[in-house]
Amino acid sequence: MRLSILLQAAGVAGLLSQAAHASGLPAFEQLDINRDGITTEAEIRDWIGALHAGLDTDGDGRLSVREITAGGHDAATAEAIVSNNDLDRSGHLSVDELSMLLPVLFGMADKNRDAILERAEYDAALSTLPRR
Ligand SMILES: [Ca+2]
Ligand SMILES: [Ca+2]
Ligand SMILES: [Ca+2]
Repeated sequence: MRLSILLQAAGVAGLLSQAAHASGLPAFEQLDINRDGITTEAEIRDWIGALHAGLDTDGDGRLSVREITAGGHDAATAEAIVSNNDLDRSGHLSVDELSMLLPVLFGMADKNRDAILERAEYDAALSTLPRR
């Protein structure tokens, strides 16, 4: 069970990492929405919401494999991301499905368990993610 959670987390982390790289923006600044130099889980949740909205080109509130592919992922990766995270087997990812593993990912990155990601923690977490 724990292994499958980690595999799912890896899939979501890959999506987020690729999105961060594809955007060409420094990921930490992108996540630190209120520019206070730290990143909270709520900020990342907002960012995932924005990511989801940005990829949801037909505006139906869910991501299809095609929409994820159009966002710059190859088809196999997109299908894996959807199938690994599509809890209700709808064939699409809702924003809830996309963000459900955030607490797990955040907990993995927040090494000192203060519910805040500082730049060093974030950079350390990003460096463990797959890159293009
Ligand atoms: Ca912040
Ligand atoms: Ca859609
Ligand atoms: Ca921390």
